[in-house]
Amino acid sequence: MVKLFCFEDSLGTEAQRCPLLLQHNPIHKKVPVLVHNGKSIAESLVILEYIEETWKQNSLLPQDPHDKAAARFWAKFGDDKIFPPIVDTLCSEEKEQEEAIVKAKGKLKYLEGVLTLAFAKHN
Ligand SMILES: N[C@@H](CCC(=O)N[C@@H](CS)C(=O)NCC(=O)O)C(=O)O
Repeated sequence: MVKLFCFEDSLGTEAQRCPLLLQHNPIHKKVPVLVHNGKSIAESLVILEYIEETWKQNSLLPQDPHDKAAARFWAKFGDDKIFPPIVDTLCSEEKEQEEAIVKAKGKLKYLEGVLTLAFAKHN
């Protein structure tokens, strides 16, 4: 059985984290967390790998090894380079938020450029 917990509303400050989140992700105390058969899996990319290995008949990744590597590369790129500035736009206020929005837009523009190049080479 798979349970998807939406902790977003309960994040608050670190001291206010809901007990369920602390129980399922005691290390980072962040969402998302996947709970499958009572066991917790944290970190988006780790969750995706777990889904891939557990439900092999419904693969998320392409079959070709190079295409698979490319999909993993872009997922990691998004997680490392794109996700953090977008989170900053949501978690900051006023002047910092305006700066975060400019930075996030720059990162998205950059992503659009590299993806256009990558797919142009691929096709
Ligand atoms: N690398 C983590 C990042 C998780 C993350 O930053 N989650 C945010 C919400 S999208 C969070 O829980 N933020 C609360 C905090 O940073 O205190 C992943 O990919 O799962």
